[in-house]
Amino acid sequence: MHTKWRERWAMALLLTIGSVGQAGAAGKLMVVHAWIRTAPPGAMMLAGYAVLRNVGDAPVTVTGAESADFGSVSLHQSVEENGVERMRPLGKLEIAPGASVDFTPGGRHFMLMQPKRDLKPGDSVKIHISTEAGGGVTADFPVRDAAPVTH
Ligand SMILES: [Cu+2]
Repeated sequence: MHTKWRERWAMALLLTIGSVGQAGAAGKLMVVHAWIRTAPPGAMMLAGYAVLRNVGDAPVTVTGAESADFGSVSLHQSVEENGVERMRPLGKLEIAPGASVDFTPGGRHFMLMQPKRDLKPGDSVKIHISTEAGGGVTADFPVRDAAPVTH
């Protein structure tokens, strides 16, 4: 019910404003502190982290991500069950105006599958994050051995 309403609302915005994500009551996604953890050569799976911040004045719903450097990118959440760390798909992620959502080791992450080139520290990967209203945002994710210092 909620999702349907949101779809209609997004469509109405598209029709009236013409360009959602640019101006008016629109969500605006900002990606900060992005990075990808260095993986051993030949690794088929890497993890990316960032903080997604909604700097707009309407909710933003993140629906997925993609990158030309990977076969697939998905949004995951790590959960600990009986001492074992598991991952599950995050699904749609709504971010309220002014709110931030952290993707950090042990929590949410971008699951990066099937790298199409060798990635070493200092390399950078572009990841496009899609939003329900369309558009989305592309951010640079530098490859690093450890999280960037964020203060
Ligand atoms: Cu994962």
